[in-house]
Amino acid sequence: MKWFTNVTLAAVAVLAVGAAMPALAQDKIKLRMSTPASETDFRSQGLATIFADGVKDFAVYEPHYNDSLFKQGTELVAIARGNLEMSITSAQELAKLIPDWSIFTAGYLMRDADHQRKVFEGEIGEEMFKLAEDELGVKLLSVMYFGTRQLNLRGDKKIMTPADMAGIKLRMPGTDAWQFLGKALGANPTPMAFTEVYTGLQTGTIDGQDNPLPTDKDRKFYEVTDQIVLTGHLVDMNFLAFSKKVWDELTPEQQEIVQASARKASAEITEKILANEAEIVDFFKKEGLQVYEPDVAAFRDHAQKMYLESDFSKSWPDGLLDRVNAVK
Ligand code: KDO
Repeated sequence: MKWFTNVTLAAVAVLAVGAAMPALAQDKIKLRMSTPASETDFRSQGLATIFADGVKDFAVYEPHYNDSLFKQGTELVAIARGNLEMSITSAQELAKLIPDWSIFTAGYLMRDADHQRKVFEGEIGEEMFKLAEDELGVKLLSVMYFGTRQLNLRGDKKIMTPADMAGIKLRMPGTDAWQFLGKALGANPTPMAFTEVYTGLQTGTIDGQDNPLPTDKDRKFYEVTDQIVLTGHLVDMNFLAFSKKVWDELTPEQQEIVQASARKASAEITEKILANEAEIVDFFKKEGLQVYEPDVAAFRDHAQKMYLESDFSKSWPDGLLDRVNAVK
């Protein structure tokens, strides 16, 4: 009888310890992040180390790559509806839901990563982030440089001006703002999900695509293209999007940690991408691609004119273009 009692007590003790461990893990907030990016992408890496580590005492960062949880472009709505906690979003995706944001989808607007950071870590960023919070219930925690977008094409037709792009079927991501950017480059834009671009290039469904060079390398687009035209048409950026609902459930200390970890990870990602871009051209040349500069001024003038004459510019908040240009 005594033996049974001891065993029972021991079993209860084991159960209690066993139950305490998962309970602790369960108590942590689960932060699912959905992105079309790969696991080896600089943004994915920076978040999985610096951000995940920063919040680990109270939250579990759970990334889902390659569109495996939500499809590209549906993440913000998923966060707004309470179905997702985080994503790496873009001005183009925000512009789809909040037209004021479309100014930041314009080609040749941002000068460089530093300009981008100063705009979004200053007054303008505060106003734009507030819009996303008020209208979508999405908190934008930080801005990160994603790289400068360049054209990456099949074939050997030399591209010097937008006129040379006539008839080129250029894959652009699937929102109006992205498609317009393709037109502003003189191309014939076509939408396609990021995860389908490699096959599209391989089979010739598309003649080219645009992305920052580190992304071209990460997704091995150089294996199925012949040239890179250094148009530098969009100093691209992303924002770490976070559910406002989850944010409101955090303590002030936790909010501070989430915010600081996002900024730290984004700053590190920006540095890594800048350093990579500075040395990456040789890699593509070694892979046999032609890499050259077109008449960038011709591309810039063509694009800026199209943007200013477009319906997009009608939704840009008054005076914002001048304010963005004035940020030094
Ligand atoms: C793309 O689809 O080309 C793009 O580069 C657009 C970006 O805004 C961003 O969404 C990115 O894809 C994904 O994060 C995949 O890297």
